[in-house]
Amino acid sequence: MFKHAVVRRVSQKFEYGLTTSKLGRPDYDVALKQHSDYVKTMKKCGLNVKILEADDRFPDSTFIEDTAVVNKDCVVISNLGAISRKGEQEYIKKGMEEFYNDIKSIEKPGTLEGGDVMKVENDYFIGISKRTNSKGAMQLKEILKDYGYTCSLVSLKDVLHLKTGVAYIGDNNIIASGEFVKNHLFKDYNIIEVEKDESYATNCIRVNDYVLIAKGFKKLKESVLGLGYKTLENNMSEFRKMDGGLSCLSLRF
Ligand code: CIR
Repeated sequence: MFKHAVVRRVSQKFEYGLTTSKLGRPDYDVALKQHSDYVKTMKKCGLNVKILEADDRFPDSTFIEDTAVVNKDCVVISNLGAISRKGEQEYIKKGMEEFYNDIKSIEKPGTLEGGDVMKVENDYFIGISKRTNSKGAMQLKEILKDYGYTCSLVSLKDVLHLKTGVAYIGDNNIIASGEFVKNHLFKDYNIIEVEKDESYATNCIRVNDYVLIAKGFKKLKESVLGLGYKTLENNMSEFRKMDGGLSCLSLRF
């Protein structure tokens, strides 16, 4: 069970963040509304939500997931791979001090972004991507080993982050799209395949009794309901324009 979520307000410079989506400019006011709805959803899932302030030097900083890896035992602060995002993590480190005594960090030349890190019970999968390099992944593996977690590395081809294309929702169930549907690393899991036209929704998150899904993706929602889960939906249109999904907007632990 998670108790806490940490989120970061949307920067007024949000529209200047990194994106490949070609979906147009995000509307700041709509993004604020969607962010506040996301916070409400987290509270509905039973979490205490700590809201960190925005920083206009970092347009992408609302995607707080990339700045740290958190679990019940430890926090590891990222060294982000994207040049324009380097430094976002400093303020997050301070924000996490009230929750953890021992704060670890990924150090250069290692780079790592939390979107590349998927926890599956006591095992982690770490995507090797344009943002996360092998050195960063190996540092994380070493740190997590001390807490009894194992790590496997996954090479990415088409997606920004590992969790753009794969999500663990508990009970051996993995939601997957594209390159991950047939990946041998996930052969022992029950794979729920997301069709191409709904691939954005692959990035869903299990938060306590609910699976959160981006609003408007009916086929995936039906599949998740069919597995017996309760779902909650959030409109993510403005974050999608900036390549962000549901998991990216919080650290949950
Ligand atoms: C970026 O490119 O860094 C942001 N525009 C989107 C980050 C999304 N984060 C995530 O998938 N964990």
